[in-house]
Amino acid sequence: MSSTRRKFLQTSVFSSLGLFTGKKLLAASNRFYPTVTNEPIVISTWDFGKEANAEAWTILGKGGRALDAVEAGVKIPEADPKNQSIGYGGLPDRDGRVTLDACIMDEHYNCGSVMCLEYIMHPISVARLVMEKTPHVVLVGDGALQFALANGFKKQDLLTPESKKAWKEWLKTSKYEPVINIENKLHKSAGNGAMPGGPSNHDTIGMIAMDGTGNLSGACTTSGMAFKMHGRVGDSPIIGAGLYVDNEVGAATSTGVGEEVIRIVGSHLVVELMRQGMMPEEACKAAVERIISRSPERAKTLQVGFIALNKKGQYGGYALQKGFTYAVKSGNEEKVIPAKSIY
Ligand code: SD4
Repeated sequence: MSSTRRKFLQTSVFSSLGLFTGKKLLAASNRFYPTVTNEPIVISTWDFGKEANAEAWTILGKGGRALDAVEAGVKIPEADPKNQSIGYGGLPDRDGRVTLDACIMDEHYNCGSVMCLEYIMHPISVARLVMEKTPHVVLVGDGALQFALANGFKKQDLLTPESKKAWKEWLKTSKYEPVINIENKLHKSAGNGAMPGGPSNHDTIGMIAMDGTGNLSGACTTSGMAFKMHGRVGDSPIIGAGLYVDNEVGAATSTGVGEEVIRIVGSHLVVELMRQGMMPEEACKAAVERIISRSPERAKTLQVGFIALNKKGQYGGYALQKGFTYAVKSGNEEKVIPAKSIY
């Protein structure tokens, strides 16, 4: 019997058992994750993670390093002017400035981050240079820009006409109102410059990967909450909040309203829960529940999603609200998965 068919049968059997065992379903189904392998694998947030994963796979599939794969992968949405949540074409802050946040972490606990970086299309590559060429972990604002320019990055205007138009539209009301799952809505409407469902305010790609040697790395990059106050930084470039990689255990990354993720140091929490024995999906769910327990009222109105990968190549995701998706690519599968959610 093919392994896909075997997995399907296992899942079906346990799903049916779940009808009778109620709460035990989660525990049972957790033992049967789709992939149990030491083969390379990459997962990333939202539907647009699929194209990014494909790029990462050009490196992973050839036996390349996870760190190179995640950097190359997230550069795809960073350079895409139609993706209004990341890099070039990202929605600006309330002053009309596109400020980018990114971080990267490798299998040796090395990490680098840039926050509030303007004019540079690939903040993830600047974050990697911070990691590799400086004794520091984080560079912000002008200092990050200066460092990027000194290392050959080109200064360019990242505000596209579409994003400028959206900002002008937002200025009419200047309302901060989280739009749940805005990342997918923006992606699906990309190309016409329309602002689906009103102003957006949060977006990101988080990507984590394991390479053929079993090493893990991760990258996270975003233009952050749209129309934010100038200087606002979310969880995405904060090691432990938006991304964490522990090569002994696994890796996790997040998307959604960064303020809530920072409060619980979300990605680190997910990794620590996996260290204690939880499966990736279970750990992501527990982190989401932690957000609810810390911010019970706010949690109902906003979106946060986590994805996680462990050292066996098992993965999972969980979100506060319906509509969060994540993309997976390995030698056996390539798909976009709708994450389970609390609400
Ligand atoms: C932030 N977490 O700046 C990012 C935005 C995001 O889906 O992930 N949106 O808060």
